[in-house]
This record gives sequence, C-alpha cells and structure tokens, in this order.
Amino acid sequence: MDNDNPRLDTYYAELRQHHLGPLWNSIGRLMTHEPRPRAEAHLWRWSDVRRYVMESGTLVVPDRGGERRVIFFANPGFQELEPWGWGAMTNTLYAGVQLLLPGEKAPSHRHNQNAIRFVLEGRGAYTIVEGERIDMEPGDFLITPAGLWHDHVHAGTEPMLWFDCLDIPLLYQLGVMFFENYPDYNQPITKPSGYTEKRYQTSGLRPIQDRRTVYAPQAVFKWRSTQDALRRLAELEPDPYDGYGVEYVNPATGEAAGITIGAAMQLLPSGHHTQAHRHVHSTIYHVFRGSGYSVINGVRFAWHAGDTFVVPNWAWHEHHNTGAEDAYLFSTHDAPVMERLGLEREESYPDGYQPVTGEYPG
Ligand code: 1HN
Repeated sequence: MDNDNPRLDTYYAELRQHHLGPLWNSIGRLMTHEPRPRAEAHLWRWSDVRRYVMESGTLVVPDRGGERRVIFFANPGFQELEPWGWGAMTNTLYAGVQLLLPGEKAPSHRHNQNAIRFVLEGRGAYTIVEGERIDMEPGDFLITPAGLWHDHVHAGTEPMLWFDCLDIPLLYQLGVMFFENYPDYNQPITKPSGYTEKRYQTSGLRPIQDRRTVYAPQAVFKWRSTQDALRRLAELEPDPYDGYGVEYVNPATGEAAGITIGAAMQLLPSGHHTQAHRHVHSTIYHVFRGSGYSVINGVRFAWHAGDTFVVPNWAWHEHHNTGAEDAYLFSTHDAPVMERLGLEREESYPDGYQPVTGEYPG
C-alpha cells in the first residue's frame, strides 16, 4: 500500500515518534507463512561443554545469589538480544549443565518456572523437592514443578553433572516470572525415604489419593525402569519417526511430567534410521549413549555421547544410529505448550529421507 504521496515519509517518522506503527509495512514480518523461530539448529560437543563445566568447579561455588553452578546453552539465534543469548535454547526452553562437587550444597528456593533434570555423571548427590529427598544416578529423570521448594546436597565423593531444562524463555515472554528464597539455606527432609518409588512401582497403578492430588506426584523416573520399558518396546514395531520412544508422564493424569516441558527417551538400535518429519514444537536432544547423526533441514549433524543439539520449531529432522551399540537420545520439548494452545501440527517428509545439503560444522 506504499505509494509516492510526499507526506508519507514525514508521516512514518511522526508515527515512530509517537510509538505507533503502520501495519501495511509490517504484516509480512508479524505474520510469516510458516514458523520462523529465532532458535537455530545447532550442536554443542560434550568435550567443550564438559571442559568448561568442570573448570567452573575451580572458579566459583554455589551460594545464595548465584544459586547454581550451571553453564547454559546459548542458541546463536538469540545472540543479538543479550550478550549471553538470553539463556534461550529454543523460543520457550532454557537448558544447561550443572555441576555439584562433593560436600557442596545449593541453596533452597522456589520459582514459577518448571524444571526437569536428567542425570549425566556421578553418584551421591540428592535433590530435596518439597521435603522429599531424591537420590540422583546417571540416566535418572527428575522433575521440579513450578512453585516447589528445591535445593541440592552432595554427600558423595565424585563430581555430579546433570542436564537442566526450564521454561524460562516462555515465562520471560509472558512477563510472569516469580522467584523466592527459602528462609534457611536448605529445607528439612519431611517425606519418608523412597517416597516416589513406594507410590509408583508398577505403571498403570496409582495410589487412590492421587485422584485428589494430581500435581506432578512422581518426582523421579529411574534409569533402570526407563531402559526396561524401552527394551520391551523394542520387541514391537518402531515408530517411523521416533524409533522406540517413551515419554515421562504424570502417572495420575497421563500428561507431561514436566507440566510445560515434555521429555522423552528414544532408543535407536544399531543401524536404525528414522524417517524425517517436522512439527510445530521445538526439541532439545542430549545424546545419552551411542553415536550417529541427525539431518536437520538438510544439514547433517554428527553426534556422540554427551553432545546436545536443537531441532527448532517446524524443522525437518531424522536420526540415524551409525554406531555398533544402541543409541539413547534424551530429549525435552515444548509440545505440552503447543498442544494446550491448539498450535501443534505435524508433517511427514514426502520421500521419507532428506537429501543432505550441508555438514555441521560447515
Ligand atoms: C534452578 O533453580 C536450577 O534448581 C537450575 O538446579 C537452573 C536456572 C535458572 C533459574 C533457576 C536448580 C536454574 C534454576
């Protein structure tokens, strides 16, 4: 609708001064034909991440104020917003790797962001979530739902490393963040030992009182159960796009255990190559075990155990286990948000597999 009316130049300048804007010049940017997330497909090598995380252990200690010793992933797509990329891995999700050393304690606090954790290395540390002590072992998946007091204590002898994912960018965009410190440095343990395991030993059965208390009742999902579930699933037909995959759910409701943050573990047997698809939700992958590659929008990202990579919203993706061992891909995603808002969509790639047009890193 632009034209050569001589008044338009000064008109636009005046609009800007009054903090107003002409829609006819902006509609293409405001409403793209397809999702154009700021997040970019990217991969972080474990050798780099681990080295810097371990070095942080010689530089700083967890305390009130800093609260946690975490190195977070800064998706390059957000780089221009803030020096540290705004702590965003995708448009809705933040992720990082946390280090707790023997004898250390991270202070108790609560916030309205949801958090999930996936344990990478070490033993002997536990987290306390609303009075429940949860011991952490590699492969365990833990949740810290919004609003619950939580702190970490290391009673073991080796460094503990875990992967954190929070819905920080989502709450930041919504302008709704709250954060509060517990009056003491750590909270008391008030629940019986093994509380979660005692309540949820068999899937498909829930304690009767969960009809009333459905708020994220299961605090931890042990690696042994996850792996058993995947091995049983692997005796059946794989999903064309996800191979053999299980999602961590709230056993009382069947909804995502992490509330706004969905999480899954996929098993790809040696040689397995999933077909390509895309969906509106965004996904962060952490390679728990194995090696292979993923093709994301035509670019091949080779991965090994410990690497972390991002599949932004609406990006074509497929995974191929090229190693001799089973590959296990842990992932977190924002499908629960997309589904609740009625925004989710999915498409299969027409020919199953994408032509590879590039290699990462270029
Ligand atoms: C937090 O509370 C944890 O509890 C980890 O371990 C990462 C990032 C931002 C804000 C709070 C934790 C966090 C966090």
